[in-house]
Amino acid sequence: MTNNRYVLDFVKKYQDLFQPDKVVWIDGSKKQKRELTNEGAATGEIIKLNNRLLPGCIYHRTAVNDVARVEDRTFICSRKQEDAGPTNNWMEPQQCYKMLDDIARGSMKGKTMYVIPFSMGKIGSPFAKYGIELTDSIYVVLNMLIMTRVSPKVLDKIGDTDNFTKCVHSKVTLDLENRYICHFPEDNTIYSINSGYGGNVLLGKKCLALRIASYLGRQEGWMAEHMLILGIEKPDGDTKYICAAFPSACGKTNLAMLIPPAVYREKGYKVYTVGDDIAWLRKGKYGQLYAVNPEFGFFGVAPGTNSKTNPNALATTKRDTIFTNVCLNKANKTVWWEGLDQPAPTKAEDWKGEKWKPGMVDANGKPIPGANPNSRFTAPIKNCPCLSKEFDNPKGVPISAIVFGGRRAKAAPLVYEARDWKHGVFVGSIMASETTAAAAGKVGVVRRDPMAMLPFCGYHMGDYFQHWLDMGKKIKQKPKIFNVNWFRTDENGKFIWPGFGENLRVLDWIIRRCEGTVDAVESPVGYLPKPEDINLEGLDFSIEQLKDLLEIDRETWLEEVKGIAEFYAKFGERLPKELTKQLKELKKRVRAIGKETQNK
Ligand code: OXD
Ligand code: MN
Repeated sequence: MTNNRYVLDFVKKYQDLFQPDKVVWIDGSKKQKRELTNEGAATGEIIKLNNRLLPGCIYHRTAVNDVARVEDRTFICSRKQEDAGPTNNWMEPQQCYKMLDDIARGSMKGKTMYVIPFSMGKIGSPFAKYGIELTDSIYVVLNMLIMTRVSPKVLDKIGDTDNFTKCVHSKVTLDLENRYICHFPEDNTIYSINSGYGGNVLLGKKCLALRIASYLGRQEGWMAEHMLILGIEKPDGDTKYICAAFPSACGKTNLAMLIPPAVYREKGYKVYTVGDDIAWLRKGKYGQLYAVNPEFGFFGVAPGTNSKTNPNALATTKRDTIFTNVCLNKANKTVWWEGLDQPAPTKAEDWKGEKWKPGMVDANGKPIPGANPNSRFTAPIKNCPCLSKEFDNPKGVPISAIVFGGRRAKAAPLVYEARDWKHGVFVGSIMASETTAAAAGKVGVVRRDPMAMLPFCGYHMGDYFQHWLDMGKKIKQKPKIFNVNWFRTDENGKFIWPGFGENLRVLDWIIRRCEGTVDAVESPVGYLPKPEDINLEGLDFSIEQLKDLLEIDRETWLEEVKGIAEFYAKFGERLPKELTKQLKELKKRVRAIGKETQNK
């Protein structure tokens, strides 16, 4: 497919090392996809689902010990350890390559090695980055065909250069003790072994589009962020685009596919999805910030997705979708998961492949789930009923607002606006989320997750904060920066704000702030809405409740300031002075709460 010697040398090197029986180049054609699906079905790697009810859909199980990203086995192998920073695992690159080569040597004997040329971003767009993934997994090939743009045109674009990310994956034996997801940012290389789970092996996603891309973005003057992108069309026909970063389990996919409340729909508001997980941001021609979603599909969590929480996501999964580790309905070859608003199947196999019935409990009386809590759907983005028509625009969409958020029971108000870009970088850097009762361990433990990038930043996070500050100097028409919290609880631990589609009421305020058509009030943390400026029309929610959601509590925030200072201490000299200054100012303002009447 190519004469590029860098590409051919790369393929040959790993062909010699892994010793597959065959090498197959993936061309993105329907015919090849069909043949691979048939082959995967014949070997049992995948199961074809009911073609009438779920046309083109397939089912796959990963190994029982291989169902999630493995952060403790994920490494950033920069030449100098300090360049990976205190929040990443590090290994010396040459030592790491040797270790991986030794583990994976000969691992593809008797197998086929697939070569996948893929693009993150529209092929030919100024945002696009090209990669070539080598893998021994048909499941990986079929996922990459959905999540990325796979085409021989990628090879044309690479031309005779070495400007592509080398992505190496081998399942080896799926041995947990020898599972490694390693990134070599200075070599533009990713090397993943002993896993078959999406986040560890679909190397275009977290590995390339976040870890490697964040590193490239810093070198080249752009940003790779863990953000959804959505467009809000107002009744006057104007569409405003927002990027939002939330840690895992805070409802990014739900917000990206939000359905406006009835009162908004009646007025003509519409919400369009551009992306649900990753945004690449660049300065546009006129000094605005533009964003693209570099992906071509959704790799979403299935449990909890239903016709109320996210009807658009559900509709997206009705054809040409791969379901991984969900419950298999044996009676009609369809799928089910906890939280789906359809009765659980009575003749089923759980995600481990064992016979399963609703109501089954383990030896300790704990319910046995049919679907793994991290079970996934891989669905083509084009299936999404609310996909933005600008999704494929090679220039991206202009961003009016950047929104950060987390799951906080008390500290953060429903919404606040940063004073300016620098303060906004501070607001992003102090992002945190509290663990929920659903996860093992203590409830309410605060995990700091700056810009939701803690597991995804491919270099020192202190330098990453500086890059954000530097970008602010370059962008003339800076988006405004906000923080939201849908998760404040009352004295009984119940969520106060209804969330889901109603979150549009908060986004509406954000947009009006961007347009300069609504006021705000000063507070120690940033600008707050006047309670009467959040539109509660058609919602059973009182202005008093809203006031509670906007309260800034002195003691809680003094604790917060302490927590931030401890977190910042990790970064040492590489923490930008600007952020230390911002923290000092926050502390001063929080201390003054109750002493000055204007600080409400
Ligand atoms: C994801 C994640 O899978 O953030 O998107 O873990
Ligand atoms: Mn994510």
